[in-house]
Amino acid sequence: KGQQPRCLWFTGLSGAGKSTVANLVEKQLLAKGYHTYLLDGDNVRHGLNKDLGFTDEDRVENIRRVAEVARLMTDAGLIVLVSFISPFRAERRMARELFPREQFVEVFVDTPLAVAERRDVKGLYAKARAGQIRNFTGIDSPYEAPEHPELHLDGGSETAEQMAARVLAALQVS
Ligand code: GGZ
Repeated sequence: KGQQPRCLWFTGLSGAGKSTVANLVEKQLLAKGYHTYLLDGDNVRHGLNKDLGFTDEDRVENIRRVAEVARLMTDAGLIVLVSFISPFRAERRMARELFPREQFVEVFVDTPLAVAERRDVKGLYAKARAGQIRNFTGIDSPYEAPEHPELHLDGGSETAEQMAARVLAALQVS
């Protein structure tokens, strides 16, 4: 299938729904015959980036490496889905600049902190509030919201399925 390589860059808080949406999008792309790869904390932070934690410095390096890997993968023709908090504007800009303009799609999964914290699927917000986890995004580490994302999803009111449908529509894949 003659596919256009893409980097779909999902950004948002912990528990915003980035990986849920990215997984749904990937499943639908695969069903249509596209070649994809999903980069997320599960397959990157345990391997390539296992030397990195959650200080500002380590997050910057985490995102730098992920962006470079994503670029290698688009060079190989893949549609790459990247799902990291990626809290800093400067690093997201750096990632964007690695790709031809039409290939990079920044997807802001905009779930308010209060909503992510109320869901607290992994119990991490409770631990961060209790001081058991330091440098937690949204609690004692900043999240800089995108100003001009290609796609702005409202994780507080849209379902994951609705958000995935919007991503697919934006990709204009058939
Ligand atoms: C934020 C943390 C932290 C701290 C562990 N701050 O909900 P999750 O569990 O699955 O997603 C979060 C993930 C964030 O890693 P990223 O590589 O995406 O972050 S960044 O882009 O900022 O480098 C959370 C878990 O790791 N986690 N400690 N202190 N999230």
